[in-house]
Amino acid sequence: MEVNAYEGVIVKGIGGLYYARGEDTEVHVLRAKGKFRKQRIKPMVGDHILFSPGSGDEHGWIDEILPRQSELVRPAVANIKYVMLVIAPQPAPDYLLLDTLLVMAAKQGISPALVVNKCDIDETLIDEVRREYTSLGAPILAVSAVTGKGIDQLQELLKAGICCLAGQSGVGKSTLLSAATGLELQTGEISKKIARGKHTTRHAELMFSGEYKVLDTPGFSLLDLWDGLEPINLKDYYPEFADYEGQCKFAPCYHLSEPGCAVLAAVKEGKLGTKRLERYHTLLKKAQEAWKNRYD
Ligand SMILES: Nc1nc2c(ncn2[C@@H]2O[C@H](COP(=O)(O)OP(=O)(O)OP(=O)(O)O)[C@@H](O)[C@H]2O)c(=O)[nH]1
Ligand SMILES: [Mg+2]
Ligand SMILES: [Zn+2]
Repeated sequence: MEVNAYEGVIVKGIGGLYYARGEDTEVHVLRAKGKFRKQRIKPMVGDHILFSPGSGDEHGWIDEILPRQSELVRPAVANIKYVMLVIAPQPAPDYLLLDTLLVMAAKQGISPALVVNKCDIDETLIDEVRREYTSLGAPILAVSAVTGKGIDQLQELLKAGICCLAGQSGVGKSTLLSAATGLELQTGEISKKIARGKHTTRHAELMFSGEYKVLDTPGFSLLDLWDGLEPINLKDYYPEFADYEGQCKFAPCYHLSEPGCAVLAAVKEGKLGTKRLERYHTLLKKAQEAWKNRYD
């Protein structure tokens, strides 16, 4: 380790160059030392690092990557604290996508928060979401980027660490992030005005604003969600099932239609959401399909 190592966070990585924000708040251009390649470690956006700054036009070097709290694979981002899953009355909520994203977050050890945006258009969606998702134990916020409702609560969550927002296109992720952090992000209306191609490549880039460290990525890629996921393990990514684990008659239990299943009983008693369980069964089928075809 260098004697005068700087500490910083990688904010962007392009073509083997890494941009790190040092404690001095300056952005330094760095390369990874060869030892990382030998160890098969690729620096990621969000990584806490020790580095030796370059001088003049010379880039510096990443000396150490500090232990990661979490790792998101695609986009590759380390140390995400919260993923805010945004839904809105418009476009109509895609709950299957929401549940898929929740599985994804749980699988990668990232805490979710549910953010119901555009409460100015419809005040009732939040009730529906609370009904189905309170047993999850995740924060649930009712917000509006237009009226400013709930933005202070969103800001509180954002202060906890690196955050990203995921969800359908048009639910207001960029608008919300702008409202909460003051960053100027590309939103639906602006992108229409400058008529950019829809598929502009976007690298995951960590942005700083005051205390906030946020990513405005297109969200998770769900491409390899099912890779290596044994169907019997899917239930482990449903935090609300945990209370009933070990109480089913059969073990292991898929909570599908087994007699004496404690989860099915809890749903019947109204302690767990019916629709959430139905969607779990849909995802279970997908997982079983993918598992069957895993060597194709
Ligand atoms: N009425 C209302 N409209 C909103 C609100 N938040 C965002 N919008 C509008 O919703 C549209 C989409 O917002 P964006 O922030 O671009 O949505 P996004 O989720 O970032 O979409 P992608 O970047 O395509 O994934 C814009 O026209 C916003 O002005 C809100 O709270 N209320
Ligand atoms: Mg956006
Ligand atoms: Zn069961």
